[in-house]
Amino acid sequence: MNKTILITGATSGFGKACAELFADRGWRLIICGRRQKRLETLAGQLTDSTLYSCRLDVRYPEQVQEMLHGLPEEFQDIDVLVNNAGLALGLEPAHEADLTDWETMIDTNIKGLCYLTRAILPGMMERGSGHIVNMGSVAGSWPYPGGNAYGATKAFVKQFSNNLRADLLGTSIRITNIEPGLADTEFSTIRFHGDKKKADEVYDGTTPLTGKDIAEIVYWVTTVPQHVNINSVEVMPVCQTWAPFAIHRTTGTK
Ligand code: NDP
Ligand code: 8X3
Repeated sequence: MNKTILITGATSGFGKACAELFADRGWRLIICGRRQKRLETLAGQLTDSTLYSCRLDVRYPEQVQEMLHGLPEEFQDIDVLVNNAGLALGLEPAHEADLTDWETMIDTNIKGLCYLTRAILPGMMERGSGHIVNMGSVAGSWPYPGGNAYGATKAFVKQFSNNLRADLLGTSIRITNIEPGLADTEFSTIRFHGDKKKADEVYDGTTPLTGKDIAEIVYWVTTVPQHVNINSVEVMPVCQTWAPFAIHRTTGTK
């Protein structure tokens, strides 16, 4: 029997790579995103798979309900939910950051992920099985200048994932938080509000993670034996590690 996977943010980056990989491995797909044209292009590319695409802005709980109620019967039993839709906006220090950017990140990365989880989890409970894969980030554990609200949204995703596991003790439902580091997708172009040159500089001289790298990890965590729960996967490209603590020194004191 083919399993069904719902991927949010399937129009680009990790989500698109997941759609391609799971389609290739014979899964039934539900792909979501706001950009209708992109969804159509991806659906056109994956014609060999059983696929349902749905325009969805995860910030609106009523759209999430509409999407669920509109699912054709064969797509209704969702085995895997990949809560991938998300974004960073801006890299300014907190006192200069745009408050609407903070709101958009909170609405998408936190509230959107909650809406999807709360909508789909009851069906998994009824069927007694399922797996929710959340897209966290290294930014949820490791602070960096300008990471302020973005990193905090991913810290929420990390702790929410752990708390879901606590709630689901005694069920067969699995929860995983994927925590990628530097990855070359449209992420930085979005972060810098469309400034492609600035975005390209982020990856200059590096070999970053790719969407496919992350899709392979999502596939792995969802296909380990049913009694195994991969709680979290923190993954960086080899070219990335941590910095030492930053220390501000005043000069000429001694
Ligand atoms: P991309 O910008 O390439 O993809 C982001 C996806 O999220 C798009 O498909 C976009 O679709 C979707 N999205 C954004 N806002 C909404 C919304 N309101 N409703 C529905 N879909 C939305 O970036 P990535 O693939 O890199 O990002 C995917 C996830 O991975 C994000 O959660 C990000 O925070 C996380 N991440 C990224 C890292 C990186 O360095 N690239 C590292 C660690 C984590 P559309 O615009 O069509 O709605
Ligand atoms: C994306 C990784 O380091 O740009 O979540 O925040 S980082």
